[in-house]
Amino acid sequence: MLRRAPRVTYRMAEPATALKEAGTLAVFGFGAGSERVDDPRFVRVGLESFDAAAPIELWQVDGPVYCGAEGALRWSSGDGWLFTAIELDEREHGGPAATAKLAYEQLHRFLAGRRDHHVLRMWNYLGAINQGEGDAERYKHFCDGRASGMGDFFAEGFPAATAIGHRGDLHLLQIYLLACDQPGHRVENPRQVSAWHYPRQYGRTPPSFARAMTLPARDALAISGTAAIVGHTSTHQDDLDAQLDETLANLEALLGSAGMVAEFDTLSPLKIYVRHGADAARVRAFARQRLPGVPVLLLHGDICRRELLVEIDGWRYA
Ligand code: 3EB
Repeated sequence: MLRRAPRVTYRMAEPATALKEAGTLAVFGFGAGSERVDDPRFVRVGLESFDAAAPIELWQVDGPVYCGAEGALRWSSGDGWLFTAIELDEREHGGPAATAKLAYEQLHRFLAGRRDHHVLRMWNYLGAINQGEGDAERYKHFCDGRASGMGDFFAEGFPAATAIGHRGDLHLLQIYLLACDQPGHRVENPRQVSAWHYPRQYGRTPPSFARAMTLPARDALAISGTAAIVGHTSTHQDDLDAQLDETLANLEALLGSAGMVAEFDTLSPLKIYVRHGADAARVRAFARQRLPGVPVLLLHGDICRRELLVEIDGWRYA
């Protein structure tokens, strides 16, 4: 039996209430206004929502869920699915590269001993992602550490991923993932060079992610952070509307390449990461017009290339 995809939803609710529901694998709060909840399944993401009252995000599976913690790492599992999160303070580990390396080593070590080790989707949030020039930029250090920490764990192919700069505690690295006891199917975007083939100008260590991942039962597509990149080049510098159009064209191409109808719907939640708070209203207007009825969470975050103003990721259910 192929595993049914977890249901990912946004909801106006208390985390504690959602955590009590049967099948809750993970719950996410957003920003400083979110409460802190002492449960291995809860993550307080360091990104502010542009909504006055931020919703929570829920991941839910069929059947009972077990959870635990091992040092800085916590996990939950149910119905063949695995959620794992790790949060580290860079001050304790010596900067963004060493911290990313340690985080990926710990994740790698934890997963290697489990049946549900097929990592399908990862999220990475670090502070001040664009600080530093050229090769010294913090994102480049993160990419170095991530690659050395993962070692050959993704030798058969990278998971889908997001890497965004948060504006919270500068030193906080937050990583979480969804894995399964069955493999997914990687999807690339015909309009874009695969990230691991990016040329040297974007950094010593190319980013290690797939553009999207079809879940085992082919009932959902996990979509990586997607921006206005064509080939390997950032397009439409300083033009928010054109970047949004190009990003949507990339998302539609990705859906096509996954064999899905190139359209989002009311069951397919997206996140839009917006660099400048002043752009949020325009981005929301774009979402209302071009993604009608789609659950959209607008978050304040920095895209890993400084010329990019906006990035979109999320889910498409079949
Ligand atoms: C891009 O397409 C934009 O480093 O994990 C998107 C998704 C991006 C994931 C990552 C980076 C990452 O290259 C940046």
